Parts: sequence; C-alpha cells; structure tokens
Amino acid sequence: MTDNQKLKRIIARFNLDTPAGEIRPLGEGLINDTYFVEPGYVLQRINHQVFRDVENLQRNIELVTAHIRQKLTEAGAEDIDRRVLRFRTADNGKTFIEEDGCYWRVSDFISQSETRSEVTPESARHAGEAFGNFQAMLTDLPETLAETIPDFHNMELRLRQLRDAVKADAAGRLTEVSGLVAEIEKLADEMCLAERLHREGKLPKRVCHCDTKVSNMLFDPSGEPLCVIDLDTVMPSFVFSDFGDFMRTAANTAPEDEPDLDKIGFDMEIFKAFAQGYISATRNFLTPVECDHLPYAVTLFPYMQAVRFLTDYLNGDTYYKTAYPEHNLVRARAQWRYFELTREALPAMRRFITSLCSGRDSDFGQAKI
Ligand code: GN1
Ligand code: MG
Repeated sequence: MTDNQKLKRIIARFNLDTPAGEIRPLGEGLINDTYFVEPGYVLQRINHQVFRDVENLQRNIELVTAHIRQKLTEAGAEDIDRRVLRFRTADNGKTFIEEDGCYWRVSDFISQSETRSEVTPESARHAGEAFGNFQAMLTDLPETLAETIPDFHNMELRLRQLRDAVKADAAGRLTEVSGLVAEIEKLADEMCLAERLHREGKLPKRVCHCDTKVSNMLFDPSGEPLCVIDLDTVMPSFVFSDFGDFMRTAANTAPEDEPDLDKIGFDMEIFKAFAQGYISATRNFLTPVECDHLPYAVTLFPYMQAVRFLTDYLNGDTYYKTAYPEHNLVRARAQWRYFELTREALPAMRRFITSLCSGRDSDFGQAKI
C-alpha cells in the first residue's frame, strides 16, 4: 500500500461533511506530520514519542477549543469557524484514531487563511491581542489541563537535559560545542528566575499556548490574525511562554535557523507593537510580577531554545526534524546570537513595558497568585 493509500484509509475513518480528495503535505512543523486534504481538512499524525499521552492531549484540545468557541459566541464574534479550530470525530467516537501504532486526527482547514513567517508592527500588535485574548479567554477554564509534556518550559529541566547530553556525548559532538556550552552555563542561574519566583509563590501558572511562534497563527489575506493553531502544547505554564516565544521568532529579523549570524537582529518596533497588543488584552489579570518580567521572557525563550537545540545536537538529533547534519547546531548558534541581542535590548524593553504598565487599570495587580 502506498503512503497515499494509507492516508486515504485513515481519513476515511473520520466523519467529514464532504468526501476527502487529494492529500498533500502542509506546513513546516518540527514535530508532527501534517497534510492538507481536499476540499478543506487538515490531517495530522501526532508524534507520540514527543506527546506520550495522546488521550489527555486531545482532551486538553477539546476543552480549550470548546471554551474558546463558547466565549466567542457569548461575545457575538463573527466568523467563529475561522477563529477557533474544529476537530472531527472518528469511527471510534474520539477525535483521534490509532492505526499501525500511529495516532491521527483531523481538523477543518480554515478558509482563506495563510501562515506567515514575518510580521509587520501592525500585524504584531494584532497578534499580541490575539495571544493575549487566547490567555484571557482561558483564565476561567473550569477544568485542569494536563501538562502534555511535563515541565515543558521549565528552564531548570532543560539545563539538566543539556548537562545529561554533555555527560553522555552520545554523538561524539561535544568538543565542537564546548565553547557554547560554557557560555550557556555562565548564565544558567540567572535564566532560571521564573522557576524561583514560582517556588516563592510569586508567579502563577496559567493556561498558555506554549508554542506561539509566528507560524502557529493563521492570518487573513489582509494580514489580520484569525486563529491560533498547533494546540498540542496548550497547558499550564507561566505567561512568559507565550510572550517570550512569540518574540523569539517575530522580533527576529532572520529565521530561527539562520546560518549567517550577521543577518540576525532584534526588531524593537515589533517588540513594542506586540507588547502593546498583548498588554491591552491581558491587563485585567496580569500581576505586576508577570508584567515586570516580560522583558526577561523575551530573553528566556531564545536562551531555552538554544539549550534545547544544542541538547538535541549532542544527543544525535533524536527530537527535532533536521534538514542536514549540522542543522541543530546552526539553530542553536542562531538562537544564541539572538539571545545576546535580546539581552542588549533589556533596558529599552524594560523602559517600554514600565511605561505601558504604569497606565494600567486601578484593579491591575489585584489578580490572585
Ligand atoms: C517545536 O511543533 P513545532 O514545530 O511548532 C517545539 C517547540 C519549539 C519549536 C522550535 C512539542 O514546535 O517547543 O519551540 O519546535 N515543539 C515541541 O521551532 O517540542
Ligand atoms: Mg508545536
């Protein structure tokens, strides 16, 4: 059976309104395999090496999409089917099936939508509002979500994983990267601030998207953000996840795997625009500690991503899809360069966030921790 016949057999198990037609690869995700199915569905193979608890993964996604749909309906939003994902039920009554040891799901393709790899200040402002609203709509989700990858954005864990990889040196690549490892180690304590604040009871976990890169948002052809996609990592985390990870790709003037480090820059205008949109949507629940540390979040995510890419490089590329042998190292170096630039921008970012937050509502800061 060809791959295509297999995909056809899989999609046939889902309840669709219109029969499935041609199937072709879609997107550039580093984890799952995604296909577009004519006339308008998205078929995805869930990487269950990464997401080990598919049952709870889909439960999270069903709860979150239902809650957002309800909120949008209550708010009288237009075009709701283009603003939140809809997953299809299969012949087993669930939103996923297992076939030959792999897990699959189907959602509706959002009509007249496109992904972008770049934003303008205007679309960054809208994206800030969209991700801010995403968090805001989920602040009163009654159910507790599972951590689909436990401690996903825990910097202490990511550093432990790097240290394990250094110790094992499974792919024999340590010598070549020991300089970068030393640079990372110098800042390790400083970058684990969020975990410390959490232990001290000063920083809450909230429902976050946890993978807010630009390419995980759908835009209308006019450039207006429509819908947040790739919901696998929606789980309790610090708000820093969504703010910092978006800036990791959006305010970077180059792709996350840019080999030419001179092309990498930090775009302060994108930062400002996104921050304005984000804070306008979240000011009623953000605490002062969360707000004050948003600039730190912008540095945290390239730092964390450098650590994660480097760890995978040392482990012999077992986690991320790679296009060539040095790919994870190129990614790690690019993230490190970008991290350095975000650190240089810290004073300017702090000034801007302070000016935004000082114009806050009188009840700002009353949120519970
Ligand atoms: C992965 O799913 P995808 O490709 O958008 C990764 C993110 C990283 C990102 C780097 C589950 O995201 O955490 O930030 O690659 N997702 C997982 O591009 O590890
Ligand atoms: Mg993802």
